[in-house]
Amino acid sequence: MKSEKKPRPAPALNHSHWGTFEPVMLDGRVTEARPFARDPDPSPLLSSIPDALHHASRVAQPAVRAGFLEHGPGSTRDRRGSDRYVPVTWDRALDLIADELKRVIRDRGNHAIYAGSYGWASAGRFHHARTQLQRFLGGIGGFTGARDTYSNAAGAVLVKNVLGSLHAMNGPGTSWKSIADHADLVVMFGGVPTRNTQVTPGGVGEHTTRGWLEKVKAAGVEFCNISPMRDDAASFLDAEWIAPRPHSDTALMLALAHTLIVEGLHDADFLARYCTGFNRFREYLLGTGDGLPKSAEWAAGLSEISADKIRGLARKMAASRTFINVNWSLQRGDHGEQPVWAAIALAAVLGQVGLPGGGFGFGYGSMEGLATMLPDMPVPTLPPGRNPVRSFIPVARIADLLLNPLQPFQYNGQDLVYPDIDLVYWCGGNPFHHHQDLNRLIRAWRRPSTIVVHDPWWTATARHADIVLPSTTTLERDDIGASARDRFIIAMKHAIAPVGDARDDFAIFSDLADRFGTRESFTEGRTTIQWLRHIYEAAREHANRHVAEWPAFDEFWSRGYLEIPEASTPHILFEEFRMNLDANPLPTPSGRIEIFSEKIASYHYDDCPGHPTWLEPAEWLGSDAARKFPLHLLTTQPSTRLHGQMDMASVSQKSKVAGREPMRMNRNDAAARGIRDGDIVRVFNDRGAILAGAVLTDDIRPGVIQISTGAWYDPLEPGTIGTLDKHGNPNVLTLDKGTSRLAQGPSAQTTLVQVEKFEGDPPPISAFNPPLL
Ligand SMILES: Nc1nc2c(c(=O)[nH]1)N[C@H]1C(S)=C(S)[C@@H](COP(=O)(O)OP(=O)(O)OC[C@H]3O[C@@H](n4cnc5c(=O)[nH]c(N)nc54)[C@H](O)[C@@H]3O)O[C@H]1N2
Ligand SMILES: Nc1nc2c(c(=O)[nH]1)N[C@H]1C(S)=C(S)[C@@H](COP(=O)(O)OP(=O)(O)OC[C@H]3O[C@@H](n4cnc5c(=O)[nH]c(N)nc54)[C@H](O)[C@@H]3O)O[C@H]1N2
Ligand SMILES: [Mo]
Repeated sequence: MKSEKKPRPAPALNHSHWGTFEPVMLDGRVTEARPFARDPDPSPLLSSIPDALHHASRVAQPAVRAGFLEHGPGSTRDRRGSDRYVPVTWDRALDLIADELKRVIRDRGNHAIYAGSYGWASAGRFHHARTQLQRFLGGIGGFTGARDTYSNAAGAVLVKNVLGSLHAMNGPGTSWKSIADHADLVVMFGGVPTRNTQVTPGGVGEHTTRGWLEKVKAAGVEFCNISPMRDDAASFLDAEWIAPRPHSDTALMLALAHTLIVEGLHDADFLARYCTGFNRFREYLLGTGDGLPKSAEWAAGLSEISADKIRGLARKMAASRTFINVNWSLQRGDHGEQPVWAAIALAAVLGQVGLPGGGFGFGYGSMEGLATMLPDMPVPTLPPGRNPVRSFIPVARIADLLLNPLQPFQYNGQDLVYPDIDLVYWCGGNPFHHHQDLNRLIRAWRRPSTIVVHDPWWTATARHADIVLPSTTTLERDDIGASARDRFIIAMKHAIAPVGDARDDFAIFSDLADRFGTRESFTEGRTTIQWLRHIYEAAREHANRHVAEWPAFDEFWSRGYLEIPEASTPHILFEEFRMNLDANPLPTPSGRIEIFSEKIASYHYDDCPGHPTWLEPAEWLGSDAARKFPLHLLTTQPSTRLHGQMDMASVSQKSKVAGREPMRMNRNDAAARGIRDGDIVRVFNDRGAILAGAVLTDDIRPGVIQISTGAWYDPLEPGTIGTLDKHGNPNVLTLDKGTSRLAQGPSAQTTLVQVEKFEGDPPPISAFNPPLL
């Protein structure tokens, strides 16, 4: 008799910002993270998951800094970073935190708690660490929060003003399909590095960017990569490489627009109908007011790209259906609003905005899912709750906040004051990874009386906290995985019991809420699985039945995932606006694209005037500082991990050079310094010094070096301001300055350094050893 075919059990899936996977188990441990069968281009980062999960750097139990435990809150703050930790019970740790929260609320008020808690934490919509923290604190009177992101604050605030919404910055943008079908030329400022499209916040079920690039190439589209790094464009694109000085892009874009205008190649009808303020911008380009035409010759002096090349590119763009992409990296620099605004203005001058395959987009090489055939679908989310406290900071002003209590600052037209913070609570982020000028951050970090951190690992931030609580990872809990940039919804099932004494953030805050009598309002009476059902069903209610029929929760949970079909038509940014301006104005004051913004001009910010403007950055190869520090340091996203996450694991570890984070440098720059491939080097400026491992290449422009973010900060003398970082965290070197008074975004890419060969015995790496208990 023929044996009956048994239905294969649905795989128990899990999800990460870099991909869906199936954990493979052996003896109670995860030994492999097998890529999701539906993912056409899974990320190699999956193979780091088992290592990281079981690594010795996991926080095993609640721990309190010895000085804090012995002498109380506010004491021995300069021992943060060098102190021992004392393991304590969960009850003891939670009592200490509750007592401190109560003291600060009573004596100072809730605004004295900073819980902006920026960070990517993990995929999974329910155990979203920051939301859990903020729901809990909202329920006990609130906290000072944070606005915007490190990713694209300057661009986001700018486009909200001049395009009326975030849509153009965060997607969905004009889809790759529209570009493949209609474009002749893609001009990429910062390329489209597929290392970055490994990830998107909330997670990726399906990696599509490489596949789309192949399709666009196969359709005969030409690519131009305007970037200090050749390999920002995949080699199969055969892109023309134009390598300007970092931060000179605004000048280049202005000169492209200038060329189009003086040669009569601009689209006067589009500019008159769909834009406001073109004449003011035109006068600036022609130099009517300042006597300085923003010509190709002018930009050649700033960018070191020849005037002929700039003019040639302008003509080619005008003769083609041209799509302009600008990666987010360009706006993470001093005056980062400008390349974004200049690109919008340049695209408007070309007049192809709203047409298939034309116009502009942002971040196509910054993350997965910005230009895919994304269907209209809701995403299950944990409601954030209400924060009764109104004070906030632009997220990247954390060190300013702690160093300058009660001092005024400006943001997007508002005059604000930094509150006086006494307690910092971080859950799901790593400021000692993400913030600039870490020596300055260490100084700022000594100000509050108490710092509480939840993290699964002993990150540098955990090691600079007073109370550290071990959180679980996604493999130790059930959750729902989903992202606004992906069409898969994943039933995330725990694979192992919590490592050590780790607990879910939800469980931790539930028990803390007990100490305030708010458990009921915090949990709303639901257990984890009841919450998963609740947020899934809430999204399902909003699902468009014409797009997909969502099964009920139980069926979704047993099937393992839900796939929503691709959109049937490609998206074209501002298509409706272009087709019918009167019916579909932009939500800007003028209803149009604001090449000049009366609103921004009315703020009288000299660091962000009323139209796209060339403003010299605080540091770049054209500045005086370059005599002392002649190399522009770009701190790009790591191909080998997500930010600081999984730096201890296989993929990242294999990439290290002599145990240090790789530093890529042009061969000629290296030869001039007697540096060879594999040497340990010292990278330094007036803000600090780090060790790194030299990797020599021709793929990077002379005068520029690249160090990825994310090597765990590893100070030679822990807790000491200005000490050498042995491992290569580039944020020791970066500039901590708001992009402008408009957005106050981070200026991480605005950094000059010098590099020399490191002589002497290299100190051992100790970042991944748990601190002394
Ligand atoms: N120089 C320079 N600096 C930069 C950038 C740059 O380009 N140059 N880029 C910036 C950008 S764009 C960003 S987005 C930031 C990223 O900065 P972060 O998002 O702060 O970096 P991550 O390492 O992802 O930090 C997340 C932390 O959450 C922890 N975590 C994971 N899951 C959980 C959980 O369930 N609960 C809790 N409590 N914790 C959890 C992880 O272990 C990790 O330590 O960095 C910024 N910094
Ligand atoms: N594997 C991996 N992928 C990631 C992340 C990660 O940690 N790991 N992090 C994610 C996050 S949070 C974010 S916000 C995005 C960020 O995405 P991006 O901001 O786009 O990333 P970067 O790697 O900083 O920069 C992309 C490229 O821009 C170029 N570039 C830098 N400065 C300039 C400039 O002045 N002019 C020009 N023309 N080009 C320049 C650099 O050569 C660089 O390779 O990446 C995401 N993707
Ligand atoms: Mo980011």
